[in-house]
Amino acid sequence: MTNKDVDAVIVGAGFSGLYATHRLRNLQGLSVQCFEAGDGPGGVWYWNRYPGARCDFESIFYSYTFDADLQREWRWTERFAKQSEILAYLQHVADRFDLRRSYRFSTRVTSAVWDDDAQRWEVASDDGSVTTARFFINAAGAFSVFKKNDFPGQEDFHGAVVHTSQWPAEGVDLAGKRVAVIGTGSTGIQVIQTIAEQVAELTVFQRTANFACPLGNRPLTDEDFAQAVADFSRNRQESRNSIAGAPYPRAVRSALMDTPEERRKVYDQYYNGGGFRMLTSSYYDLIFNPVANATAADYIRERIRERVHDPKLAELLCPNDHPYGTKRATFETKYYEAFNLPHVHLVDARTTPIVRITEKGIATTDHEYEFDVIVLATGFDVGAGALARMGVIGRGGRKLTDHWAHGQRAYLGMATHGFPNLFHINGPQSAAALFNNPIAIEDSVDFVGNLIGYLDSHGHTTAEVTDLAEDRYNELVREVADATLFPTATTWYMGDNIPGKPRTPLSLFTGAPMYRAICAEVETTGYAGFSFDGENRPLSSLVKLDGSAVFFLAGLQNMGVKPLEECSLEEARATMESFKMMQLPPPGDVSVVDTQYPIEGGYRTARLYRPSVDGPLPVVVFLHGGGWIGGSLDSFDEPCATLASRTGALVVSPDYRLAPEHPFPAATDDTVAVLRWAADHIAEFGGDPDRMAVGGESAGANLAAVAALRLRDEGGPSLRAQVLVTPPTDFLADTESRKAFAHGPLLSMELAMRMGSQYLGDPANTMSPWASPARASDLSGLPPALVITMEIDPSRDEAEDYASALAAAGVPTVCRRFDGLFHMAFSLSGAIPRAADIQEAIADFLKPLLSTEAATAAAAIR
Ligand code: N01
Repeated sequence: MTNKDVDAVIVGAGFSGLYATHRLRNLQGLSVQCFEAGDGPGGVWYWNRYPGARCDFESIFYSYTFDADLQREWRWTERFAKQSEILAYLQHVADRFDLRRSYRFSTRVTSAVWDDDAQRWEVASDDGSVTTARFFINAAGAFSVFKKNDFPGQEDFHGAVVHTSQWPAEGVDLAGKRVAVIGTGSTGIQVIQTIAEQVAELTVFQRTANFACPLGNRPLTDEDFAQAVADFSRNRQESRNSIAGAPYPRAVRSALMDTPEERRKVYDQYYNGGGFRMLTSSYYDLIFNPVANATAADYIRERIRERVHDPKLAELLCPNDHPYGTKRATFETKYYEAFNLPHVHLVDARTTPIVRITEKGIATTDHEYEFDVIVLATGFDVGAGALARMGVIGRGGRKLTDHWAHGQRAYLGMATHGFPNLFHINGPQSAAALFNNPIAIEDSVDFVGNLIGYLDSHGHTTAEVTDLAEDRYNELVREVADATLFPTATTWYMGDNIPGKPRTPLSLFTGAPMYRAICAEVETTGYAGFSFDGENRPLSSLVKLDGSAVFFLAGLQNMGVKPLEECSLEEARATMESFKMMQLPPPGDVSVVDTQYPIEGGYRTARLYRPSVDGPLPVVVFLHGGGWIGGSLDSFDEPCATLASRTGALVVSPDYRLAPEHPFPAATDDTVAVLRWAADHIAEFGGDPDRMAVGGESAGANLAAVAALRLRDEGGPSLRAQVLVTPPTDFLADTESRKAFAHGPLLSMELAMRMGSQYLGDPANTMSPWASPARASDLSGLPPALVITMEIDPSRDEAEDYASALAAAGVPTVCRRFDGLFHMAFSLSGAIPRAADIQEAIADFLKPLLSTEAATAAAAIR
């Protein structure tokens, strides 16, 4: 073999490698050399030829979308294609796009070393050649290294031991044999249900029972196919906007919103409907709320009990040690019915673990079983195990195995620090575990292709993720995992199906849309987090954001919630109200009463939150957020109750008038009115009018700041403090944060401007200090202020500038910035655990200022 120099080496000829070859060679004109250990294309579908192997996403979705003709001309025969058909499809793709000529099949890469002087990868292969390349593309797939046999004694066995992913192309004759299957994951279930009728005796060794739901396979009719072709563009788009990368109905309700009867109907529909819909389309909270999850788990167990005749056996097949969906969802066709056959047996390999393979078969802790064939369906060393074995050495001689000693990590699942110009296609920590793979692969390849195009067009030689970006992304992946139930199971998702492998989430568990949004943001910000020829690009907003916030935003995308910018007034108000579902239950030690306060020409409601402590109590008048156009007493019920509980103050939440029906200055007039009412009447409710503070969030914080100014200038009452959580303070501010976070998350400048103009009416009002308190000519004499800002928020800088201006005017001011949080975090306590830290900061600030001692001292000074 001669040595060669190319633009890119690509390893793998599965979905990833084939599309990477097409994209880089055919579409971008790069020279490529591709390697594949198998003797033809197919990747995971080449190796996994075990009986019953088939995909569990519908084939019309589990296929490439980059070429509409390809989609039209390949006629899938079944709803869920079997392995041989998918293999034939990939062979067809290789031929149709003339990809084979770029491959050396039956060839393994034996080492890949980065040459810093030449700025090239030097790739050796077992055919004795060396290929040098600017780029090294890891398209080896996540499932190319099978889990090695855990059990000693294999060499003693008189029969055959075969791992499902090493199934011989010529097959294994199982007819009339005594067969053992170890493992009941996706693979084991497919094998068991397929061979049960063919073999003489089948013994299944089950360590963990799985939640398997019906696959719903059937032949694909001509009508089905014609429909799929007609819907191609829509499916393609919807797949990418859907949680699992397939256009399944969106889950928009909590399982806890429905009665048991309603839930049963929903589960019936999706259990019987086939594929991933049971997990992705029934209820949105199955994957993070244990109570919601238990309703699905109970339902599936009930169905197992109905299907398996022997109650003891049924119980053993019922999973009970992990929440549904936390191990990768599995699908079956008459799997449970197989256990009703007299020659199919189940061994509980948890209570009686396998000790060894013996000459005759398998010995567990209490019995020796005799077999002719042992099938290992024990899974994979999932992730970039194949790459790690290739002897990859990066910049400065750093081994990839050392870099990953504490867990495999890759920025966006695509780049690893210290390994320039090496890109993984859906590597560790991509979203591929929950993202229909062909689509995820196309996206990943397109990202890498675009990055290479950018690098070339900007005259750069190397692209490498920065240390900071890789670290932060790794943290983000962990934080998102912690917002879910995934870490509660032992699974390849968490890397711990392999003994000794560091436990680390191998996937970003947001669903496809958020992962795609993160990648898109990185791309549109000039590859944030990458370093080009040593010049570092800063992190992008979504990567900096707290994982809980990313998970919350991902949930909105998965549900298909319309961005607020695209909403009508009524829709925007409804969306803001719906966020109440994301709040913790209000604390139990606070009693609530509604009363009325007078405004010009009428009355409005004020809701009073009284903690169960002896009074008279200090008073905090707290104004809800909602951009002056939305929000309500209800939407701030929990934040106000928590504030009362934490501060020991009587919290007054006024229902002020909203724009555009009641434009400026109605809301600020109402704020002043409720404060005056409180000064006169709060004693009747157990409050102390001499210990009063004002506060608010977002638009409410703007109103609170304005009220502090107006009370100072309009004769009181006097306030002990003001608490401004993310206040917009100047409608005309021109700040860095407004530019950096112009597109949100959640609050974008477009939305802020629209809500602001609905509130202000006449643009001249922007200059009024009653609208823009930062424009007041004098800020002295105002009550002590706590200004709370969020790092990822367009209003951050104007709020912090206001805090500086207050301090400069002699107002005792504390300014607290919460890193990694976004504008509305305070009122999303159920989704953002750090909302509690904001409450704590407010309580720490207010308690001393509202104490009776402080009031006595203040009175003495007066
Ligand atoms: O592997 P797994 P898989 N003693 O790790 C058991 C994809 N896939 O090959 O759970 C006894 O899920 C292990 O038990 P436990 C899909 O992404 C897709 O089935 O660790 N048992 C478990 O039951 C899937 O998730 C399709 O307690 C032992 C099983 O072996 C991924 O591939 C089809 C054991 C391994 O389950 C992997 O699935 C097939 C031991 N020492 C696969 N060691 C499609 O349909 C392991 N086990 C597209």
